[in-house]
Amino acid sequence: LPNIMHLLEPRNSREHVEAFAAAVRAGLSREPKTLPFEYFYDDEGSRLFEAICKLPEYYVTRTEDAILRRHAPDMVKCLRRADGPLGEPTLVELGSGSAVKTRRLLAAALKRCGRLDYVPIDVSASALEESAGQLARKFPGLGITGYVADYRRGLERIMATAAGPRLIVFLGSSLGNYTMEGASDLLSMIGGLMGESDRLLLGTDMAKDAPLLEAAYDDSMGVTAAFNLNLLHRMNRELAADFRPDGFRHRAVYRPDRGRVEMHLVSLRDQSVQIPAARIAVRFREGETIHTESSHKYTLGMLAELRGAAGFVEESAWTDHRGWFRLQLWRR
Ligand code: AVJ
Repeated sequence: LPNIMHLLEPRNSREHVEAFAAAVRAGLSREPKTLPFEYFYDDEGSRLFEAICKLPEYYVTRTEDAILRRHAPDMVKCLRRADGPLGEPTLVELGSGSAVKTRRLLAAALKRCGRLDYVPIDVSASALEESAGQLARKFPGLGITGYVADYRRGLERIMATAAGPRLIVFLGSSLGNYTMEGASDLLSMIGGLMGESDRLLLGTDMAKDAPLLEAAYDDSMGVTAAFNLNLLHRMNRELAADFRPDGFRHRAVYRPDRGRVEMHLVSLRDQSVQIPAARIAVRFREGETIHTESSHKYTLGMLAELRGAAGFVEESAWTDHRGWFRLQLWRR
């Protein structure tokens, strides 16, 4: 049975509500207004994100999965069958979500090593519990320890215990949510915890034509809009805010100059909102936006810059035939 470790305060604890309230107070008191993307992923948000991954416009998941399907055996070659007291080979996953694509890697690694420890880290307890349960049933020979944690706390704990060699996987272009500076800090943190035999497998979505990108982040069924607007519902639920979600509209825009797609919530009128748990009232002008997410779309130059800044060396890389998505294997 999967073992689940909780390193985060429970969602309804005072600490958790206060951290969310502080982030909201900081983001909405600023000009331009922002909210941290981490707060998309409550249970409802994680569910909506899984629905996004299946949308016809959202090519990201499908494209990455096709690369994994084809090259997974090559990607796990750094893992070896345990032949001593050193412990099992370990696959660590950052932001696993439902872990559907990870199955390609797990199947290939199990075939190669016989036994494997799988250690997913995710902030959503529900997503983690559900996917860990499914994987345990599907893959005998897989030991699973899930961490409900942020990346840093989860990784620090795991890297101090698991013996290695360890393959850390960070899929889906989740890195894209970070600014270039934030991404380089996160990669440096990961690299700092890696030993010589460890590897990082990083998935990144690449720059492409604006219409393709804007459709992927503003789908015709309105699932991405619901995902974005869920932030308002979440503030209403958890912070007793009185946002009227019909007073805001979803907007996605590709900014090639900034190397990213931005998602915003646009206020449809002049309005003010009370957020009691954050002890603020916020005024919005008509047309004013909350910047809720950036998804960076990388060029090879941007990737080389990140790799250099974080002190990694590239061992291999794989892409699809259109060059839309790239998976790269890095070592220290
Ligand atoms: C989970 C960060 C990879 O940016 O494409 C999908 C999140 N936001 N649609 C992305 C997301 C809107 C997704 N990542």
